[in-house]
Parts: sequence; structure tokens; C-alpha cells
Amino acid sequence: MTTTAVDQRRRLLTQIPGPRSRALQARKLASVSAGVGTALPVYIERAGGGVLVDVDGNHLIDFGSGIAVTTVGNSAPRVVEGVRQQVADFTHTCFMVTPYEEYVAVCEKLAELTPGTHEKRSALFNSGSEAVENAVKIARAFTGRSALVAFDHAYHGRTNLTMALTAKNMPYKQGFGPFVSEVYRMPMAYPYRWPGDPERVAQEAFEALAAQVHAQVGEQNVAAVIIEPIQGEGGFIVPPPGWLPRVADWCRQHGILLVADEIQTGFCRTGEWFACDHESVVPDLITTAKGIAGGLPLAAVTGRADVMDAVHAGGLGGTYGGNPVACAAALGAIETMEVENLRGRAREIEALMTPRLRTLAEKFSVIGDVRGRGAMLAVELVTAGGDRTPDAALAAAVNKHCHSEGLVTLTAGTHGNVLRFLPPLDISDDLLHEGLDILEGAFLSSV
Ligand code: PLZ
Repeated sequence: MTTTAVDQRRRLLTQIPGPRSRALQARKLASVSAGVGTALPVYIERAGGGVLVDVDGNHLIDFGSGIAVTTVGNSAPRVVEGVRQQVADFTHTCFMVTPYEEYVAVCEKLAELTPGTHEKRSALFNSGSEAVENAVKIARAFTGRSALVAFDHAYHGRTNLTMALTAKNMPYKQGFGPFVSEVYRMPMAYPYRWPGDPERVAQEAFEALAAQVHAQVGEQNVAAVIIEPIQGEGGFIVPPPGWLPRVADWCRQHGILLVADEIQTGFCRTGEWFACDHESVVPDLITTAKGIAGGLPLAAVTGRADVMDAVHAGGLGGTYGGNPVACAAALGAIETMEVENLRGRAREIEALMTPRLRTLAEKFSVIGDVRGRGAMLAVELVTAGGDRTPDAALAAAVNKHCHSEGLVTLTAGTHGNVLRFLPPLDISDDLLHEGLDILEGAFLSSV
């Protein structure tokens, strides 16, 4: 495999954003809906490894991976080659009309790699939101029940049904209702904000869920519990060990399907193929997207064969779902993860970054929590008072400082006070260290 041609060094030639980016941003404001925001209006021309190159020639360090998508790196060689070949062969037939092998091959890989050794089936879609929507359709068709349970701080998408599942109002839901009924929100086991020893928090949070579902919904009415095993947009919340297995057992006991939304956590991001693997939890259905295809739009629902096959023929689909080019990209991305052991690389990134983030937290008491797994890490920022008050303004200031220094960071969290780090897994150690140096400088000048 050829290595990426993009020079793996940060280089700033202009202010960030530079003049060409600013000119493009002016065109954007005049042509793109104001509803579509841009966190960092730097226009990208090329990208590879851990570096984004903008139209002004600046090389930025990428701690975002396009929101956990380019896990194998941007323009990863196997993805590029697969796409190139597929585009030349054919671009689309519609799998529902005249099928092709690539779709089947992706579903075979999903059956092999997702948690559990049981017989599985998959269906492919275009976006994460669409996968979650379809998981709900499948769960309802199989169980004959309608209620859905989701959690505080959850994020499942921006379509109408998935907005209802998503917890945070601004910017995702404000003004966009009415939302679908039969969605019930339950407390999340959030260690930093549910103090106590982790084992007790796991038990208490589980008991709260079970009691509230029993009292407010009735277990027999619940089709599915939908859960991100590590919450993404909600602030990289890692539930305490033991909580997810308890929820899984309880679901099984009541004939409720457990849907793991691994759209952000999946495909090596957390140091395992899927975040459920850390606790050996086997969900009934799993939704994937983002990292699956190295940047091309592809999503999937994978699950128990009896559940997935409960839907009548023709009940699932869509014009573009499992597009051959996206499938070719996925096959290239998955092969890259296997051959280059990117699970191991994610764990190495955790081992490099976490101690440095902890040192930073010792220096700056406004870093209330350091958390995450693999290359999905975050710091939660709070005011200095010691009462864990979320400090969104500080998160915004640190984020902005990082951007101005050529480090692409993202915020997250229900209160907007979490800085998250999602580097591509092919980033070099040097760039990780340099990015962390910039982050430290950002705290020095913002606190
Ligand atoms: N489920 C767990 O993380 C997408 C959203 C960015 P789509 N997260 C990034 C934004 O502001 O729109 C996500 C996720 C989880 C579902 C989704 C939705 O995936 O591909 O964005 O539809």
C-alpha cells in the first residue's frame, strides 16, 4: 500500500481561517442555508493521515475525523482503490432492482465482526439516522410493540423519529416538532454526575430504569431500548462497568430488543470492533455508520436473523441504500482495520493521550473529568467553584484557541462543556503530542 501523500506536519501559512477560506465562507453564507452550520470555516482541499490541508495551504492536525468517520484516515489507500475500481465498473443499479456482490460482502463482514456468534442478517442504508429509523421499524415489526426507551444525553439523529430519540433540544430539535409519540427517556448512568462508587452507580441507574419503565410504560409495551454504549454527542459518557450487562439481561427477561447504536463508537474507534465488546454485551440489533466506509455514506442495521427476517419482503430499502461505491469503500476500510490492527492502534492512542490529559487535569482544576476509550476521548469542563457547574464558555474558548493554532477539535455534551478528541487511527504519535501541546497552550491562555 502506498502511504499518504499529504505531508504529516502542521504548517500555518495564514491566519485561520485564511483569505481563501474567508472568501468561500462568504459564498457559503450567500448560497447555503443558515441552518447548516460550520464549526470551523476552513475549506479543505486535501486530507490524509492526521492532516487536513486547506485552500490557503495550511496543514491542520485532525482530532475530529469528520466526527468519527475517517477512522482509517482520509483517502485511505484501500478505500481509494476500491472506490476507483467500483466507480469505473458501475456506480448504481439499486440493490432492490438488480443486486451486486459488494452489498452481500459487506453484510457478511458485519455478521462476522459484530458482537455475538449467532446467525445474523443486515440491511444497508445511507446515514446513521436512517439506520436507527430502520432498527425501530424492525424492532416494532418483530415484537408487535410500539414503545421505545432512550436515555438522557442520547443522540440518534436528526430525522423526525430520531429527533424524538435525541435528548438535546438546541440545536437539534428546537422548532422542529411535533415529534413522534411512544418515546420514553430514562436516566443515564453518568459517573461524573452520579457520584458514588461505580458498582453502586451501575446498580442504582439500572434500578431507576427498571422502576420507571415498569411504572410509566409497562415492560410488555416496549419494543426496544436504544442505547449508545458510550454516548457520543452527549459528551462521551462511559457508563460504569456492569450497567450495560444489567440492561441487556433485563431486556432479555422482558422480550425487549436491545438496540446498540454504535454509529459513533463502532469500527475500532474504542479499541474493540464495537464498544459493546468491552463488556461482552451482545445486542439484538446494532446500528453502524460513520467509520464503516472511510468517509463514504453507508450505514447498516445488523442483528439476530429471526428479528431481521421478521419484516415482510420489500419492507426495508431505499434507492441508494448499500450503494456499490459506498460498499466498495467499506470493504476497503474494513480490510484496512484488519490488516493494520487498528483496534490495537486505538488502544495505543488511548495510552498516549490519557496520561497527558490527566496531567492537564491536575494542572487545571476546570477539567473536571477525563474519560473515553481508545481514540474516543474527552475532557469535561466546569467552573472553578468545585460544584461541577458546566462551563460551556470555557469549552468554546479552548476549542477556538485550538482552531486558531491549526488543531481541529470538537465540542460535545448536553451543556456544550465537553471537548472531544477523535483522531483518525493512522495519525502519528508526533502529531498527537503536538496536538496535546496546543491543547495545553489553549488552557494556559483561556483559563
Ligand atoms: N447515532 C450515536 O453519533 C451522528 C452528528 C453530527 P447521521 N453523530 C454526529 C450532527 O450534528 O449532525 C450519530 C451518532 C449516533 C446516530 C447518528 C446519526 O448519524 O449519519 O448523522 O445521520
